[in-house]
Amino acid sequence: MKKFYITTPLYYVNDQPHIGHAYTTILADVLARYHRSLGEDVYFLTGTDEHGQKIQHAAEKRGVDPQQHADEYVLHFTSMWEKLHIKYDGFIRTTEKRHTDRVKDVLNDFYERGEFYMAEYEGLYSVSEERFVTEKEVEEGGFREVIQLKEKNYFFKMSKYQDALIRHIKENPDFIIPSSRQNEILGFLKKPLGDLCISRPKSRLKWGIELPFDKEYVTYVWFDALLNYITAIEWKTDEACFNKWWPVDLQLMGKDIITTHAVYWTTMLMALGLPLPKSILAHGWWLSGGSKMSKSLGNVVRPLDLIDEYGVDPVRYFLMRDMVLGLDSTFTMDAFIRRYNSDLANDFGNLINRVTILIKKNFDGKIPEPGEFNLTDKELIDEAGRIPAEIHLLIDALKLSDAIETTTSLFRKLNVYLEKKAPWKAVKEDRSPKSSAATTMYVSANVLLIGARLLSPVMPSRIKDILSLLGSTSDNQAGYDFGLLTPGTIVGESRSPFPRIILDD
Ligand code: ME8
Repeated sequence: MKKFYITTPLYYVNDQPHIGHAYTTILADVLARYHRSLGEDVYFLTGTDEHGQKIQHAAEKRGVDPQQHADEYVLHFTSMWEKLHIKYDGFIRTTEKRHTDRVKDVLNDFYERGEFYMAEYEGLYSVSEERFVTEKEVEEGGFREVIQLKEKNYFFKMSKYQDALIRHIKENPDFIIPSSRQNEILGFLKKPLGDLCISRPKSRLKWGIELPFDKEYVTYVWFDALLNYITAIEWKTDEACFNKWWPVDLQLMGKDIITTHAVYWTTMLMALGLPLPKSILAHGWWLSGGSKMSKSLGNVVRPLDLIDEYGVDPVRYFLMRDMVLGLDSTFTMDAFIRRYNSDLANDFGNLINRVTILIKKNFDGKIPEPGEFNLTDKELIDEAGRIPAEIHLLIDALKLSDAIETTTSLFRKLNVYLEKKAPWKAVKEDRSPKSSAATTMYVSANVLLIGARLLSPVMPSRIKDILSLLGSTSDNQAGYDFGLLTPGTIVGESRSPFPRIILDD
């Protein structure tokens, strides 16, 4: 059986999740559901990043101990994922023993094998990014709270892997997606790569994994957190499990943390002698009011407000449909409502109502027996037959927005077909089996079923209701063949799955 291991970043528990975090996690969930629907063995991992300065500060601000803070804040994430219908297979917290023990093993191993050295470093340090930055980076902007710092620390000999990393990126075009990010990383690697400072003196930061070989220091939060992708799948503790899942198939993240993954993480794996991830995908940012939606900027949209008002699935749909792979996207309520009304209420929702009501009223609520297909019927049937393969290719290429648009275009074609065949008129003449109206309703219900199934990973809960409304039972759950709804299948009564949102000016 083919396996598919997919990860999200581990989110900092310094604040509650917003639409940006929800986006990456929903994307992973949609892809995981999609791969499961193909019969693959899927492991979907997410979790929380609980050490480091950000968490220490957040805990200090609340006047609680960092562990207590993390224990409370992790619940905001797990409950949010539950509300968003995220079906993960693994959740890892970096304060768990199964993680910290393995991080200490790596630290000891690197120390003994001479991958680390100690040196005094003086330079500019970004408090918000928790790393030393160059003058050029500061000039280019984007860093807050930059201070001059002189400190003795441990360094990982990252620079010695520079050539191997460049070679790997060039030889594996799917390693960093999209290609714009690959070019960005190759550009970054044109300059000599420095070594990575992996420790923080306890005098400055207490909240982290203590270095097993020097009690005066804790581990740099990124060196700790990145290792979750292997500690969660039992690296060193269950060989069969680890070998089953590693190397990871797809690591998702926003473009803000592509360097830490493509450079730090990758060189750490090289030093560990482990195979590299097959693909790492960096998506764009959700913007709000013209800038990146971010906890520290305070311009965030909270998913809960939207879920409470419009339901989970429309939120999932909007986020997946409106962000084009690799590009930024602006979140506005106006865009959300426009998208909802046009795609879900008009195209999809009306279609469901039309088809089920016509069948209910004219064919005793059962899929009628079709007669001969004419050219118009055949055109639509052919189109519906082609679309699943087209969508599979788009999803494999991670073009989720295009895949969704292709499904919506099938619904639009079905609406055009209905207008052309006007079954509401035809039934007045003849509503017997094999009549023109019967054929139209048979074709429509079956095409609708194919489109709905294709949207199931995106809107699992409402699609489940819609499938049962169409009389789709467990025996015909799988597959996208035309004609799975056989004559006689009982169709339910639609209760407008996507009522139109009326805006009061
Ligand atoms: O960086 N638009 O955690 P984090 C889109 N702990 N995605 C966004 C977003 C936005 N405006 N804001 C956040 C960390 N994200 C580290 C990761 S991994 C071992 C450690 C998403 O809580 C996006 O996936 O700051 C981004 O990369 C991630 O949240 C950053 O989450």
